[in-house]
Amino acid sequence: MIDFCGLELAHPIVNASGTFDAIAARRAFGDALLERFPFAAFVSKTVTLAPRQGNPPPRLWELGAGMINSIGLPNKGLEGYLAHDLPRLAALPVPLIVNVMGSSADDVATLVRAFGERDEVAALELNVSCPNVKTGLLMGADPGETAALLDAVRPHTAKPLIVKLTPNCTSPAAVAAAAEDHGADAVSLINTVRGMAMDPRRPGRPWLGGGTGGVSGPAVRAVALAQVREVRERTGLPIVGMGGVQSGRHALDLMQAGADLVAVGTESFRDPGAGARIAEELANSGDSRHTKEPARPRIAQNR
Ligand code: RRO
Repeated sequence: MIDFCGLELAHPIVNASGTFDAIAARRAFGDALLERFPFAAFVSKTVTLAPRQGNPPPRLWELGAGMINSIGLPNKGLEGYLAHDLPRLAALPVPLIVNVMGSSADDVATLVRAFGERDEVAALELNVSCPNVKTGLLMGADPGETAALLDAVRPHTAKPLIVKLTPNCTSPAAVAAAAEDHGADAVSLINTVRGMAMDPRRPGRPWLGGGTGGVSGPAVRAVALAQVREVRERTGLPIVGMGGVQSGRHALDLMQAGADLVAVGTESFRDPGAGARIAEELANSGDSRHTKEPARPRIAQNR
């Protein structure tokens, strides 16, 4: 068993938020999904206070080494989630981490308070890093804004708060340090890297309905590795590392760069069982707890 912020996990592989629909997978695979659930904890798709339709289509563009998404966080909103999704996700055989996002610190505080009161919820992930909304929601690009958000939400729950960092800013490590100083329990990174694709039939026009989107998959693996290393050098917080992981070797690389857990995202689209396979490959590659770089104290001159 692994201890992550007080959660007991069977192995270090979880899903990246929004990349595995456990409710649809249960419908498709039945109880077999529960018997061999691919992840050690389940991270939900982002929930907002009010329901959202998401971005206009097309929402996906396939790349040679991954994809670009412009989903725009469609979801049922807090009330819809509590009524419809939470009971189903609570039936999963692993701890539930709910990912939340808001257009203001007050919205996020309301979400954190609501989920913080629910026994079904083990931890919260604060999504301050979605690349697919136009204004207001990207609080994670600036250390000061991240600090202010944590000041507003931290008093509302004792449950672990994981801050999901964006790679689309000057210094994710500075944002991680601010999150640590203002009460975060962990950070997760990377969210997707902003990118775009041109419409092959309409010269000069973007393909995605949202214009730009977020790049994920093998294309961003090297970015993730570098940023996890940088964040590890600046904070002592536990890290959930992710970005283009397709194998146990890739997971081990992220752990050796400083991640405590590793999330699998885009790979689950072509193999819904990828999480279990990667966990097994990781276990067979040697005891990662002994090969991972130890957390180092923060170095003052780096701040
Ligand atoms: O829904 C999305 O478009 C989305 C989100 Br919330 C996110 O955090 N990252 C991403 O690549 N897409």
